[in-house]
Amino acid sequence: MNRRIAPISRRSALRLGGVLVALTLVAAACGSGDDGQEVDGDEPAPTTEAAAPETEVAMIQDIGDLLATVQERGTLNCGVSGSAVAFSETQPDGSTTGFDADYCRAVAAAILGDADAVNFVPLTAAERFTAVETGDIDLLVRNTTWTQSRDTDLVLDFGPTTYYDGQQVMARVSSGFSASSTVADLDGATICTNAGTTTEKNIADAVDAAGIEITLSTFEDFDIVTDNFIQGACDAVTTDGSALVGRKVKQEGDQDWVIFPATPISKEPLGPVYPQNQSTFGDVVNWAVYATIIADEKGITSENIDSMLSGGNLDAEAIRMLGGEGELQTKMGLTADAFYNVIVQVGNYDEIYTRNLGPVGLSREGSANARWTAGGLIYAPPAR
Ligand SMILES: N[C@@H](CCC(=O)N[C@@H](CS)C(=O)NCC(=O)O)C(=O)O
Repeated sequence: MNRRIAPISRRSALRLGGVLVALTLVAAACGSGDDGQEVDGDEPAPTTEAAAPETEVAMIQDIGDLLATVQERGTLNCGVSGSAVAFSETQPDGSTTGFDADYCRAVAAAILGDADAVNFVPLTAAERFTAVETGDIDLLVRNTTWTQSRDTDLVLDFGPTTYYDGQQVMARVSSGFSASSTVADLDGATICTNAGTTTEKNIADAVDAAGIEITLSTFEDFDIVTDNFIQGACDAVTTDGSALVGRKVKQEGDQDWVIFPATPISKEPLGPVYPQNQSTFGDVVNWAVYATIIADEKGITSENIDSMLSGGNLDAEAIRMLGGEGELQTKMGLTADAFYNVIVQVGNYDEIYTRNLGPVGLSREGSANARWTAGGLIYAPPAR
């Protein structure tokens, strides 16, 4: 068993250490050693996403049928952040809440009939892909962007995008920044982010395109990044826009933080990730997500699903998807009511979105995360 995943208690301890300790430990914990790296047009972007060594590839091939493994185990091992506001947060009582956490639950409901049959594994960005490749986790739902190199160089596959995000920057109004600031306004700034992310690469590209110079500091996780920003070691922080909004909302009383540029500097389609060539498991993850989207399209919620079923006012597609006549779930190795369990126990896409992202002010309306019938990109193939 690969032991590169630090226990959460150790990572939590690191977070308490303050700026200087954080700076010292990042190099050891992440192995990146690229704090305070000068970035300009001639510098390559820092790289922390290594392809799996051959031994790890061999380990993943030994997993066998992952769907059967999870069914036999009776629990889904699901990798999350644990500190991504509104997406996956480890609560003081040990439970995990958030949009990503609910998608772990949706998959557990589909496979095991029990949304609570999830073992949440908190992971840093730099740890997450190795954990999939070695089989330490079955599924990764951790603010993870689908990119060509991750899809093709790493031993993993991507499921449907559950949240369309984009990278932005957050800085202080008192430092002269505003909502209409641009990347060019960051010339000479120290910008901080977490290691092992698309974020550090995108900012290097954007800096190059803008013809400016910055100092890029990377840290193990975004808690440490935020601490450094608060204490003044970073002029700005950068990551997915949703995460910046979450951090800003949590920073009660400090209204000095502003997010820009208005148009994000990158596309960050976030969604579930699973081991490569695990087709039956991948199908189940994909269709559990699609079930939440189709239920949203049809107005089927965790609250009204039973009355809609008994009232006989569902169309043929909904009946099939919820386990009635013509159901397709048993052909996927699931029970007929697998997606009924997803909706009744976890909810449809809009319920999952509104419950978790509504409180931090991330609205679906007018965004790429709106329903396709409302001009957004949230769309599922037919359940036929
Ligand atoms: N979407 C990007 C960034 C992912 C990322 O690490 N995001 C930060 C901001 S949400 C994060 O997860 N922070 C929480 C943590 O570090 O635990 C990627 O896939 O590389």
